[in-house]
Amino acid sequence: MKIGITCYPTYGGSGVVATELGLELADRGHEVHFISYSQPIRLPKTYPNIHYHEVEVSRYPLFEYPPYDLALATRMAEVAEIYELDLLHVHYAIPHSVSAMLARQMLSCDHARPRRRLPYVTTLHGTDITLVGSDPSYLPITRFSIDQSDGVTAISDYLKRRTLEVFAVQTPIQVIPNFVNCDLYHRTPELLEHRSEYAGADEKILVHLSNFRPVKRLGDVIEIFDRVQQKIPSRLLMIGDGPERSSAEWLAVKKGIHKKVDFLGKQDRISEKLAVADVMLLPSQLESFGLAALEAMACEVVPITTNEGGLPEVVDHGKTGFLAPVGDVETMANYAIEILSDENKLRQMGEAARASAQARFCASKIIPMYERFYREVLDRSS
Ligand code: GMT
Repeated sequence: MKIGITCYPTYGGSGVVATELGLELADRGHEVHFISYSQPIRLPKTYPNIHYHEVEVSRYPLFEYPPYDLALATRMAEVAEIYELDLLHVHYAIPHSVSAMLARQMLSCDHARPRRRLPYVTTLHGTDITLVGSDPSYLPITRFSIDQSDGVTAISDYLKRRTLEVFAVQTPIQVIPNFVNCDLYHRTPELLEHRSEYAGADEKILVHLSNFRPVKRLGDVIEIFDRVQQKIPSRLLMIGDGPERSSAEWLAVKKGIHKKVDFLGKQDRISEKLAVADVMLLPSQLESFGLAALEAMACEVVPITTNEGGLPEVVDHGKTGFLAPVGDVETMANYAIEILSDENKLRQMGEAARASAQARFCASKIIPMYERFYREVLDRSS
């Protein structure tokens, strides 16, 4: 198949999922065309079967708000025509599904050469529904463009339920969960040798990975770590960057633990960084899925998360990690102290986490679901 993929390239989990999906599809022989305003962060510069098309948004004094969604629609239609795409797959509804809808319409009208139907699939990721999408200024257009999609997927049962509650959309929603490349996200003895770059031999390693937005509750990460390091010699690795970074840094300074907290910034090769850790802290206000927790699990890192949104679909409390109410830093710290105090239990739970990630969320299981879904959409559209 020839598939056009659009996502937010630089920020957030939806772009990561879209990029990993494109790479997996390309590995399976599909021709994948990324259409976006910049190169997605996890996309290599060159890769067999992958093409990248940049969307130019021209500036003009009248345009206080340059119309990216229109430029994107134009580029989508152009790329679809020139490279004979079979379908578009957009990640994050706003504004991508609106642009895809326009591109489909442009290609179906009289002056398109030749007139054709270009189906589009919309994948809902989270804040496109839970925050931004339910803002009154976006809700009607988001609902419309979701309903107009030739196929809609959501990354968790929770997100499907929320979408039906908030938007009452008519189009059926298929849940296709997020996935992880289990061959890449793996703990190996060679990777474990790198532990010494981050911690002493007697120290445990906790990790947090996110885009450091308020929803991630970085203050809670520091509070939890502060309690843990009082009982267990340990270090905290903070991977990522974003608006909450400096307040988290200051909180670590205020608590006098900043020398034990490493802010690594945005990182490539996340799998290698995760594989050295023992526990992941993800005390988010809300996650529709929690891709970071899944990536940690694949590396045998025990996730400690909140019990909100789709996280209970990923983490099995007491078996593959721990869940606690939002803001309950005491309980999350106690879970961390409990598991980090017993090396056997820590290893057992890490292995159970990996087994669960492998059995339920490996790319080899999930990518065929997308391929089947595309075929169904194409059959319906022909
Ligand atoms: O919160 C983020 O990291 C960004 C956001 C996005 O849409 O880019 O992430 C959402 O999609 C991720 C990938 O599907 C999910 O793993 C996250 O749980 C989800 N974030 C929220 O629901 C807050």
